[in-house]
Amino acid sequence: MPRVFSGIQPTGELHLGNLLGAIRQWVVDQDTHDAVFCVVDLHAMTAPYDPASLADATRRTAALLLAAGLDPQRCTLFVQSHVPAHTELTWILNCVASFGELRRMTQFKDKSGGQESVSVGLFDYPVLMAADILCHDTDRVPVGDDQRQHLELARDVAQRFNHRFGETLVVPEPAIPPIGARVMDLQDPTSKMSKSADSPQGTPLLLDPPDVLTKKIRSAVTDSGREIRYDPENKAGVSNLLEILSVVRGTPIPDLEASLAGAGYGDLKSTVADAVIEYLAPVQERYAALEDDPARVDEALALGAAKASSVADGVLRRVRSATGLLTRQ
Ligand code: AQP
Repeated sequence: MPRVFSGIQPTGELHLGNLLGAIRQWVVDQDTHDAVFCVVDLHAMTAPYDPASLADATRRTAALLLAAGLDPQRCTLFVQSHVPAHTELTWILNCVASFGELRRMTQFKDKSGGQESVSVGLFDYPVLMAADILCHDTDRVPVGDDQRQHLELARDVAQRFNHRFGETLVVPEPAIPPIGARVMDLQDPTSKMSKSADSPQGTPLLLDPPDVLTKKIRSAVTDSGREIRYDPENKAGVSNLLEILSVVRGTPIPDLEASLAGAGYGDLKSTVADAVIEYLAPVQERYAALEDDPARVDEALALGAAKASSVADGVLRRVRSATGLLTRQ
C-alpha cells in the first residue's frame, strides 16, 4: 500500500480546522494506506513554549488523535522526538536546502514578523518537516492548505538530493482536501483558524463543551446581506460556515444552499452549531475515557515509535551511504 505521513504540533488545543483540514482524512487513510502520523514536539520548540507542559501537551495531542479515530493497530502513531532519524536527516538536508528558499517561506515571514529574537529552529522548521516526510519513504502527505508551500519545499529538496546523490528519497505528493482545507477564524473569516492566533471566540476547539461551541458559532462574523450563498470572496463568513457544515454533514454545498434558501443567517448558525456538536460528541466521549488512562496512550506511542524507527532507520542507512558517510563498524 502507498504510504501517507502527516504530523501535528502539540502547541495548544486542537481546533475544528485541524480536524476538518487534516485529521479527518488521516482516519480514512488508515484503511487505504500504510498510514504514519506523528505528534511533532520538536516543531513545537521553534516558538517560545513552557518546558513544564510540553510532555503533557504531547500526550494530550496524541490522546485527541486516538479519540478522533486513529487506531494504533491500523496506523503508526508516534512522537517525533522518539525517533532520532528525523533530526539526523534534518542535518543532512540542511546541507541540501538553500538559505534563499527558506527565507521565502510565508509561514516564517508571518511568525517571525515583529519578533525581537527569532530562533534558527523557526527558520529551519520546513527542513525538519521535509525530514519528517522523507525519512518515511512517504508517497502522500494529507495536510491543510497552509502547508502547501512547505510541502513544495520538501519535494524540491528530495529532488535536489536525488539529483546530487542518486535516487535515494521518495518524492511525496501533497493531498489537500477540496473542501475544509482552510477553515477560517469565525471572528475574522479572512484569516486562517489557528491555535496560536489570539482569537478564542473565533476558534471552536475539539474539546469545547456544547454551550461554548454554540456561543462561538452563533457569534460568527457574517455580512450585512441576507442571502445564504457560497461566495468566499464577497461572503467570507457565510462561505466558511457553509464549508464547515458541508464537511461535518457530508453534504455538497449546492445542496446546503438549496435547503437553506430563504433562511436567515441565525438559522444557518444554529444549524452549523448543532451539526458541529453532534460531529464532535463521539470524539469528546472517547477523549474523556483516554484522559483517565494515560498508560494506554503511552503504550500506543511506544508501539508507534518502534514501527516508525524501523522504517526511518532503513531510509537513513540509504542516505548515509549515498552521501558518503563512513559506515560505523
Ligand atoms: N484553519 C485550518 N484549516 C484547515 N486545516 C488546518 N490545519 C491547521 N489549521 C487549519 C492543518 O492541521 C494540521 C496540523 O497543523 P499544525 O498544528 O501542525 O500546524 P499549523 O498548520 O501551524 O496549525 P495551527 O493550528 O495554525 O497552529 P499554530 O497556530 O501553532 O501555527 C496541518 O495539516 C494543517 O495544515
